Amino acid sequence: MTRLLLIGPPGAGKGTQAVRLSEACAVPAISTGDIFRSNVSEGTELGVKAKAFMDAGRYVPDTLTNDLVRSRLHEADVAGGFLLDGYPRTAAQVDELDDILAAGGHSLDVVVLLVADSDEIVSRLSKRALEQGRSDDTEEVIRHRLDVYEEQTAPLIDIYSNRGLVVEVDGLGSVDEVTARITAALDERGI
Ligand code: B4P
Repeated sequence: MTRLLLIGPPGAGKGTQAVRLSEACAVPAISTGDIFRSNVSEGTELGVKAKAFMDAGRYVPDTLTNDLVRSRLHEADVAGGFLLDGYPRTAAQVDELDDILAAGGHSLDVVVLLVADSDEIVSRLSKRALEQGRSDDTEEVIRHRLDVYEEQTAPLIDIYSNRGLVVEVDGLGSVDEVTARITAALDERGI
């Protein structure tokens, strides 16, 4: 039973590694970014609200994001653990997750911090823009997303470090190399 978070700047490879780790740890991966994007493409009320924030490189408001995660974490398939990709991203989201877990008598096992420098991030996301045409992958929006990450999400690393939960992993190199680093780090912690 593993409860794991993947945290890191946009384009560090959270979504890419989440798919692999979810399989390796046999827990469902929950990506708030993916859930927002599928709501946008289905044109749901949540999708319409989220799109404006995402296109501007801003975070979707905490109330919408927290409601979404709260209901997802009450579904049956996460009873044996989960991997959260891209949540929490703000201090208010950390508080929400703490409340949800405490109510179920649970706690987190590990927070994997994926790191990559901003030049690599801009290069990866610009490439993704050409391949997938994501509306939040223009250089201007990417730079803004990096600023938002530094301002709102980077401070969470201290919160989780103080709880002894953070494992920092270099996100540079091939996808396989990064996966191998993460699995080795989890092995070391007996996860
Ligand atoms: P996310 O969907 O979480 O996406 P991301 O930060 O862009 O990227 P990620 O780190 O997952 O990178 P990926 O593996 O795709 O967020 C998108 C938006 O949703 C946010 O800006 C926000 O508006 C909203 N949102 C989501 N969660 C929220 C929350 N909790 N609160 C409020 N708002 C929220 O990799 C990026 C690219 O690099 C890919 O093209 C990939 O193929 C490539 N890549 C990956 N690993 C590589 C490697 N090792 N080498 C080379 N390329 C690599």
